[in-house]
Amino acid sequence: MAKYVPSPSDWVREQVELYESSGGTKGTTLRDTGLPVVIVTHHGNKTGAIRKTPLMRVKDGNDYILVGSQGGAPTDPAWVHNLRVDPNVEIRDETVVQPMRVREVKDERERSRLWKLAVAAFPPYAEYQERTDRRIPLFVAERSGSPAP
Ligand code: F42
Repeated sequence: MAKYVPSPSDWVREQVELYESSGGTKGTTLRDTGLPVVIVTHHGNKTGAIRKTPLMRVKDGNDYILVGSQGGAPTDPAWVHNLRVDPNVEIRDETVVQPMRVREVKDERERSRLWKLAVAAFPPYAEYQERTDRRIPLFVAERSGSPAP
């Protein structure tokens, strides 16, 4: 069975621990902003390890939009590579945990619509995109019947 390997980043690992150990009742927002966060559980594409990544909650109806901003860093976060290889994830939104399947958004019109939703949910994304030359990747997570990772 795959082993859970926590994030090497202290603040991220601590948020995941508090969020999960409280059953989704504590640690559910981004530090001072008060804006909601979800926990995405996925698999490392090289190690096979279980990874847990907090991301801002951006919703489009029942779907979630996952934004690979990493604060406007020059490279995509590692979790983006993982989702490209294995799209089966589990998303915890406070107390609700659902198996979901992700797909990367390629269509420009769709991306433009979803990017607006992302910036409305978390305005700093706009500044993060300006800070980097890469196109920040977006994924849509839709409900799936497949088992959680
Ligand atoms: N990051 C975002 O990109 N978008 C957000 O909206 C966002 C919100 C957010 C809210 C709260 C919070 O606590 C953190 C938030 N973050 C957000 C940060 C996010 O949780 C990630 O920490 C960040 O995006 C960096 O992701 P990362 O996957 O690069 O994480 C690093 C720190 C990490 O865990 N690196 C591992 C390591 O050991 O160095 C590798 C992890 C990994 O998945 N390895 C793969 C494997 O096989 O196991 C190989 C990956 C590859 O490159 O092929």
